[in-house]
Amino acid sequence: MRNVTLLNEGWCFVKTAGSANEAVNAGGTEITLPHTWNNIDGQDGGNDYYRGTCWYTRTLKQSEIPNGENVYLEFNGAAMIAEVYINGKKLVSHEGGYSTFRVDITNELEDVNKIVVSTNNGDNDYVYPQKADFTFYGGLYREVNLITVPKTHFALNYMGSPGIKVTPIVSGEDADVKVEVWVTGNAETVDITIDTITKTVEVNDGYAVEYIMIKNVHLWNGIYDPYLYTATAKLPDDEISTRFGCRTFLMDPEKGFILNGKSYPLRGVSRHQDWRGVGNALTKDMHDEDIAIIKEMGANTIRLAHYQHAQYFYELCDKAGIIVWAEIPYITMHMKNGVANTLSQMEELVVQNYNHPSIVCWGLSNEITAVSGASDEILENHRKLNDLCHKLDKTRPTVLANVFMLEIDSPLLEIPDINSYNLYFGWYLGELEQNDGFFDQYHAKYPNRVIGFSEYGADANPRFQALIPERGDYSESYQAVYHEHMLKMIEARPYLWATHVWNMFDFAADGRDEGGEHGVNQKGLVTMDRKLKKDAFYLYKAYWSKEPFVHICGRRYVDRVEEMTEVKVYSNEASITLKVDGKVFETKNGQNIFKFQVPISKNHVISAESSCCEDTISIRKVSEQNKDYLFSKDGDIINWFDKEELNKDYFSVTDTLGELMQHPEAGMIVSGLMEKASASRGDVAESVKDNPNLQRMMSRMTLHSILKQAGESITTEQIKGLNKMLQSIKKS
Ligand code: GCB
Repeated sequence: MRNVTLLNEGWCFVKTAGSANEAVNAGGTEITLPHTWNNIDGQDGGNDYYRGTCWYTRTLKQSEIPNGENVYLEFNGAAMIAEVYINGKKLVSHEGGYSTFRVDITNELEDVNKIVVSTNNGDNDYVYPQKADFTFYGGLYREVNLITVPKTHFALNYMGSPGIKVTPIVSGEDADVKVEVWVTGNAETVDITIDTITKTVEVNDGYAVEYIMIKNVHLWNGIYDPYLYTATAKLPDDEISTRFGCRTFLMDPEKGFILNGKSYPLRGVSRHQDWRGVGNALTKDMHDEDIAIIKEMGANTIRLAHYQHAQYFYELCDKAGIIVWAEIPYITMHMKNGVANTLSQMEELVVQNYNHPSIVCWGLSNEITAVSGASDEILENHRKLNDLCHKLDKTRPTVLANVFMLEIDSPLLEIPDINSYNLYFGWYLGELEQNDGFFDQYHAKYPNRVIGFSEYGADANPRFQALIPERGDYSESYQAVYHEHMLKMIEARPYLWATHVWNMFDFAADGRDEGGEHGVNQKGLVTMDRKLKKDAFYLYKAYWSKEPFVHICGRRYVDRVEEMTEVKVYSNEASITLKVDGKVFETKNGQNIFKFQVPISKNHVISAESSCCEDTISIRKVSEQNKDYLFSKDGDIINWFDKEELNKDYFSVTDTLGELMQHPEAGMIVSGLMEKASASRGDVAESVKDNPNLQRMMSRMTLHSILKQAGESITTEQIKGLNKMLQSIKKS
């Protein structure tokens, strides 16, 4: 019989060695898998984490190996390129840090064996990802299994596949379930079972297929009823099984996502897999906690970005009824030597995850035109990926996550079955309403194309709090206001087949250094240690979850200078009563967002109550602004011009770029500064320069908001100086 033993204990980690032999002789540090060497240096900023080759060694005694004629090692995540040696002989090289692969070690075994694995997360030009906004952790960061099987067994040698493929086709009340299995060795028949039905099926050339009809099928119905069946295949001495679910779905250009014949708007989040201090080497408990937090918020879909996630997590999604977008790390920058790697990572993703009912689409790439535009090479690579997905899976569409500056009439959008866009208007650039306008325009021009919203978000450091929240201030307050707008805009556009907040959790991007933190993308609704839920988390919970709750925003905004302060409450209850210092202040009826204007003069205890729940915060009136709440280094008030008298007959930084550029003198001043601003924005800015779409968008933005994106390369003092110059030019 098959035996699967966890091989996480007893490894040694060697950071530097020139060869497998050297690694063995080096001894190293004893560790238990999962393990990464970048859990600290990959999260502290500076873009200087160790990227190179490290080694793992382990002794495997014959006595540890359960009986069996064939012996495999199974690696569930070895980043990014792995080489496996047994007793000094190299057996396998695997390229791709996120998928499962197996090594047949049967013929190499001695009484005492030395396993050596090198993992390399260094720079190269052919294995994805190489350029992206997250840390590329190195290591044996998912579990390793030792699998023993009899001579005739279900195949373990094809692309990490489980050896069983289940395709349920629902029609009417029933489901016709196609079960395929692959066998290594000599078998005449295999028994295939679903529920109480067992069929004995002939094996031809190592392959068997059978259809089993489930009458009155119990559907897998998303978060309402994620019912799972089990399919089992048996040989005389081997057995495998897989969970699967029966459902129908489609993406409609007008009605959005339809599950089992009913409208089922997909509203949810993206997830990166890393945790603070742990990197990507997660335990099952951590995966459990992630799904619990996502469920608490009421999301019904997750984009598992930007690579293949742990099998265990896809299983959690199956069980929770959460719809998944799965993808490979073909991201940001196309590499001409990377075509084969996109195809192999895609083939692994599809064959390893085919049976998960939660997965509804295969993501071909993410923002792949960001650096070079939609080149012919990119189109060609996408056609290959698209064809491969269709060949491997006839049941799921392919999808792209497009960068905002890709023109909507680009031929790239015609390759996948459906599309989505990543838009950051209201964060990196532009105004919130430009998100609305973008989709309105798209939908008007292409009413027969399916479109979704694959990323949107705003960074928030919970230390930063704002009286007047503003784009770019990194405050928890602005993130909440941003998402309030986005939720309304999404609700008004039911045709969006899926929407995914970027991101559920803060995640490490060692190249980032901003918003008061090093090495972190702070667009999460929850911090990287999973300990702090930002206000915006509760906003989504108010809209999406049925579990009654009350949350007062601004609990970290304790010191308040204003005499009349706004107390904002997020809740899914219909009526909220606010109490100030124990006395009823006001009751409001409404939906999701409740705002109270409260006069303050000293320390106050504020509580909000609904029919079932209560939340309390403490605030205090102060005379001077608490500078710790401000992102801006010099403690400058970000919207300084609000306080200045601006002569409206003359130009100022509050005019739009379009208005300024039309005036010869003002235009000259501005274009000089703009060059400086764009120089600091790197590759993306380069490729945007000649993009008419972007130029149109920028001409509608105020100069001040454009300049703020230049970050620290332009100081408040310089902006003030520029404003002074503009104030001397009369509008004609
Ligand atoms: C994007 C990328 C994602 C980044 C995100 C951001 O468009 O797809 O990987 O992390 O923007 O926060 O800038």
